Order: sequence, then structure tokens, then C-alpha cells
Amino acid sequence: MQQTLVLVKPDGVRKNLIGEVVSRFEGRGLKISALKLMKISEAQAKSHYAEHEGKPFFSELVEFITSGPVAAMVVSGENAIKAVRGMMGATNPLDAVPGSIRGDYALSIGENIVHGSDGEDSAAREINNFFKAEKIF
Ligand SMILES: Nc1nc2c(ncn2[C@@H]2O[C@H](COP(=O)(O)OP(=O)(O)OP(=O)(O)O)[C@@H](O)[C@H]2O)c(=O)[nH]1
Ligand SMILES: [Mg+2]
Repeated sequence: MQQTLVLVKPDGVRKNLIGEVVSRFEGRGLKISALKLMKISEAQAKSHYAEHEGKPFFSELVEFITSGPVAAMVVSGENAIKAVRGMMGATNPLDAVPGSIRGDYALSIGENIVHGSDGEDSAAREINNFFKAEKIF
């Protein structure tokens, strides 16, 4: 059993894709263990994307992820981290296969609909960043 932090990013929320994303995970057999709509603060965004600090697109990344509400969720199941990453598709939607979320709904690397933790350490850190004091079912 693994838990992973998924965000439907502001572009996904604007495109009314929260239900589509949740439905794909549930259909696969993964569980939604926590879920909320929220606006990410600048500090929380910088912490979430700390690994990218110093890269040329960092400020753009923080600006985008704070540009509107996100749907934050904890997704649980066997090998949930890898399963979710596979369903999201490649970072650059132009490389994401059709049938993946990014391959079906995005065209631009800066606006690629979803985030999913990339490993057990980042999942634990990110879940703590978003659901610190909250119940995870
Ligand atoms: N503009 C721009 N954005 C980038 C670039 N590389 C990555 N990003 C953005 O930064 C986010 C985080 O990058 P990564 O962690 O390497 O990619 P990822 O793990 O597939 O995506 P996340 O699940 O969002 O973390 C990506 O989802 C992109 O939106 C880039 O070269 N240019
Ligand atoms: Mg990442």
C-alpha cells in the first residue's frame, strides 16, 4: 500500500477536469483518501516545488500553481505512486501518450493538468505539506 499526493492544477480546475481525473483513479481501483479544493499560498508553492528552485522556469511554476484553486488529494493503493505517474503521462504533454491524462487534455509543459509525487520520500513530504493536520482515510 502506498499513498501519493495528487493535484489537479489550476488549468485542470479551469477546464472542469476534477471529476475526470478522480474518475480515472477510482476506475483503476485506487482510493481517494483525502480531497479538498484550495488556493495554494506562495510559501506552500515554493516548498512544494523546492527541488526546482533556481531553474529558469521556477517563478513561472510558482505563479501558475497559485493562479487559481487546485484540487489536492491523497490517492492510495498498491504501487499508487507509479500507477498514478503512469496515468498522468510524460511531463511534456507533447510526449505523453494518448490515453494518459496529459496526453488527452494538455498541450503545454507549463500547464499539464496534474501533479503526482515522484517517489516515497516526496509523497510523504508533499502529503505533509498539504494535509498536515487533516484526517487521511
Ligand atoms: N515552463 C516549463 N515548465 C517546466 C519545465 N520542466 C518542468 N516544468 C514544469 O514543472 C513541473 C514540475 O516538473 P517535474 O517535477 O520535473 O515534472 P513532473 O514530476 O512530471 O510534474 P509534477 O507532477 O507537476 O511534479 C512540471 O509538471 C511542469 O509543469 C520546463 O522546462 N519549462
Ligand atoms: Mg515532479
